[in-house]
Amino acid sequence: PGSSSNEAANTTHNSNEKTENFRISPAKLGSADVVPTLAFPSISTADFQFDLEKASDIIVEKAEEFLPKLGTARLVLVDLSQGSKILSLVKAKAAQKNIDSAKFFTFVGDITKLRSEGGLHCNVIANATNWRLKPGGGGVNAAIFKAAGPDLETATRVRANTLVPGKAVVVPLPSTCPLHNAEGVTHVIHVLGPNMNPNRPDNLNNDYTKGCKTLREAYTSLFEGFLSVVQ
Ligand code: AR6
Repeated sequence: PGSSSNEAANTTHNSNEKTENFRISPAKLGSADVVPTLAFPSISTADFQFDLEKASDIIVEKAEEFLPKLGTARLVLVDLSQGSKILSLVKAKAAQKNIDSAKFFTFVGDITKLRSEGGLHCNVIANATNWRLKPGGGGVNAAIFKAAGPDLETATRVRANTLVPGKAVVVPLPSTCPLHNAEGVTHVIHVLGPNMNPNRPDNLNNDYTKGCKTLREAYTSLFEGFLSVVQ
């Protein structure tokens, strides 16, 4: 683990980002001067209890499919801890497929503090949300709604009131939003993944045929949403 490429990615991208931050005036952060980057959590694999092996295959497959459409833009899978199983699986599988690690990499950090604490500027972040698109509920959804403050709920309501599994909705953040002005995040993309947790709505009862199909759709919607922001 000590020699993981995640650490290498960390170092490389940290220094790049610092250069960018030094060069670019704060007013421009979040604009086109920054390499467009989507930071996303692993959809469905914590509270929604989706199988990690299957999820990691789908993440790598979808990243590989979208990278050619993204130009210079980057995709970054984020999780909170260095010991994250999903990050290790994805990193290993992406390396096996020779995916360009400058354009798709894993990163350890809190998705709401990537620039301030990790030195990685991501202008778009994804949220693993619930069907009501409501704050709270724990996990990354609670963290993102908390960091963004009430602006995110208001901006979300303009776009949608609910979401079905497999779909995503792109929400532009006003410049008054703390996530925008402190972290340079201009858009949040809410994604609803398939649920395998019997205590949550729309439980698929371990039906991984449906589950994998819905998770693929979720990443397709997410990456298409990101494409619509960067194009
Ligand atoms: N920064 C980066 N990654 C995080 C963070 C964070 N602050 N917090 C969690 N993760 P989960 P799901 C990682 O449970 O399985 C909510 O209650 C986490 O380690 O947030 O899709 C919603 O309201 C994991 O790898 O999402 C829904 O009801 C990944 O984010 C439900 O949970 C996703 O974990 C969605 O469940």
